[in-house]
Amino acid sequence: MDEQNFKSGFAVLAGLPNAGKSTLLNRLAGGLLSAVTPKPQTTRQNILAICEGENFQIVFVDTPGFLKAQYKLQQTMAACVDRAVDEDADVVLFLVDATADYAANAALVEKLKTVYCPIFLVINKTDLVKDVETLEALEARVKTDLKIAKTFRISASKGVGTEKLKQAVAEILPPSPPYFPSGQWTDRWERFYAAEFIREQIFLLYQKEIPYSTYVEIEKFTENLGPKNFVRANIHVERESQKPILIGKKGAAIAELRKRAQKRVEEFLGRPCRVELNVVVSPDWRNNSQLLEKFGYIVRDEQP
Ligand SMILES: Nc1nc2c(ncn2[C@@H]2O[C@H](COP(=O)(O)OP(=O)(O)OP(=O)(O)O)[C@@H](O)[C@H]2O)c(=O)[nH]1
Ligand SMILES: [Mg+2]
Repeated sequence: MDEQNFKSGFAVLAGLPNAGKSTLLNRLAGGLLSAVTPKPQTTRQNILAICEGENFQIVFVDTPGFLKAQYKLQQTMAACVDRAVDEDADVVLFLVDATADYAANAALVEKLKTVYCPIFLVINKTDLVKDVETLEALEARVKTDLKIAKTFRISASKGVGTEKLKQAVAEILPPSPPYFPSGQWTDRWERFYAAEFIREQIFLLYQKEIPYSTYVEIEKFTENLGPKNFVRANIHVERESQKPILIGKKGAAIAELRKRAQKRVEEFLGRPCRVELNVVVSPDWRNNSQLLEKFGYIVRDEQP
């Protein structure tokens, strides 16, 4: 390692729910680190992906989609974005979905006006936009709102333009020794990811308010005991009436969920793993500070 010329720092992905932040994080990190679903508000906490090059280490930070909080869980999600953008970022990657209404970014733009680090505009989902004029107009519009250091047109899901973006991020980082030991790819334990990917499968399988009402708690995570690993997870729901929906007729829905979750967890761990699921009612947990803290969300109660 050439210590004199080494660059390292935090690149924070910020954008509206569904902009493609987690897809981009996975693409840049070259692995499946963050849950991706077609539903908004999939990501609930900041997730790091550490990306190494010969002379750089980039810490990409995936954040929850920026939104106006309506309940305490969403307050903790909004606070994650604030923390990442205000305290951590050496560069912010402002992700804008080329197919969505840009005006919906107004509150996030106000937030980004207050950051001191450079902002890269990353226009995503360009695979869905055929005419260049639309992209040019979008870029011009964003530039009337914010000082943009560089603009990239990408498709996170197809991997178009993402390598160029990574190189540009590496170049703009400050000279610094690496933040994490070489070879480390995230700051979380495997059990966190097991919970995330079970929750991802809930988002993919269930509709309406069910995905948003669930929290996945890993009750037991054992490795190397016998031929298979073992994960037992409690799925917390908010109301008694949600329990039968999650379980389904004669347990069909939860059996399907278990099957898919196990496949996903095994895919992530790269080894066989038995997954067991249990449904628990934790009344109104999304608005309960104590439960949110117990579940690992960082709660900052409003001052009276
Ligand atoms: N066509 C297309 N779809 C994309 C692209 N990037 C992401 N998507 C899709 O957009 C949806 C949302 O992607 P996510 O990565 O979960 O979005 P997010 O910004 O992390 O969303 P939240 O976690 O809710 O804030 C998924 O269905 C992705 O497959 C892209 O470049 N092109
Ligand atoms: Mg996400």
